[in-house]
Amino acid sequence: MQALPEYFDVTAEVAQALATGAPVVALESTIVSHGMPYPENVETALSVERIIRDGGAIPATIAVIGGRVKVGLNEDELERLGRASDVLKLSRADLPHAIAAGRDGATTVAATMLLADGAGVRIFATGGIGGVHRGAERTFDISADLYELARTPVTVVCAGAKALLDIPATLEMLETLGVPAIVYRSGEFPAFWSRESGLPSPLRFDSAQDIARFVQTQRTLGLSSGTLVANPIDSADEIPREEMEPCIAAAAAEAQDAGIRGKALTPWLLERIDRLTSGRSLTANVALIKSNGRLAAEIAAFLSNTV
Ligand code: PSU
Ligand code: MN
Repeated sequence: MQALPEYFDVTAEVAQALATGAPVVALESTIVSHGMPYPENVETALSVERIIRDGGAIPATIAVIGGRVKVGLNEDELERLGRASDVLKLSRADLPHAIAAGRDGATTVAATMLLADGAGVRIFATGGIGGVHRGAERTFDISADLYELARTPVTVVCAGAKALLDIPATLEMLETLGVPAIVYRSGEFPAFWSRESGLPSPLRFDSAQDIARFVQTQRTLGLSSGTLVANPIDSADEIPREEMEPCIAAAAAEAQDAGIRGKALTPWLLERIDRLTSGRSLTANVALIKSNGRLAAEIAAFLSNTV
């Protein structure tokens, strides 16, 4: 591997795993700082790390702390990101500023993919990806996550796209950008809190090994795009689509009236939906990210056997 820039801090544990080809799973930090309230955010981050370890892989949570790119965070650093209110939300475009100005920043799916790839981590677990927002034909609000998936060879394990997005348009964009969208053990693309979206799975695989084989083949073909793996939330944890829809519609309408735009929109909607569902959406969010950590560790283990 090429030497990393001076401002990268890869923990000894992650560095050793990468050097020996042991499985590593990257985790994002925007879900900690902007996606969930304290203390559930830090508790969830720690338990996902534990689940990844139990699955035989090393977790590498990624963030920028004091201008340094951290690949692997300790508990104090997670706590710092989880409590502070002045943590920047970093996508691809924001990284140079956070590093140059010595700031704290949490990485979105896009920035986490970029930095994971830089450090040599190929698998990444999160909750949901950003996508095409409802009304994007007017606002042009399409997450940089989709463009990152098009150009960075990291496999992102998520629970689909949040139903607050325009899911059909998000799937169309993924297809246009050449990003494979695999659904694990379901014929339907999942909608984050719900198992169903009404849209068929572009690709379906029923084992982590088959997903690892796909990713390995994509690599040997020389394709430099990422892969999206959508792991539907367990039935026991889901909130059915019909129940979520009125909350999503209400939150989206309020956001529009309040003029919430840009980076602030996704965190604002998540918080509002959490309140409108009396915390049920947060409980589902915690359950699905744990399940994604488990599947990502399994895929990483198969992949590390192939290299
Ligand atoms: N899914 C969640 N919580 C989150 C996010 C996704 O359950 O906080 C974050 C991810 O970091 C994702 C980002 O990359 O929202 C997308 O933001 P935007 O729509 O502004 O690109
Ligand atoms: Mn946006």
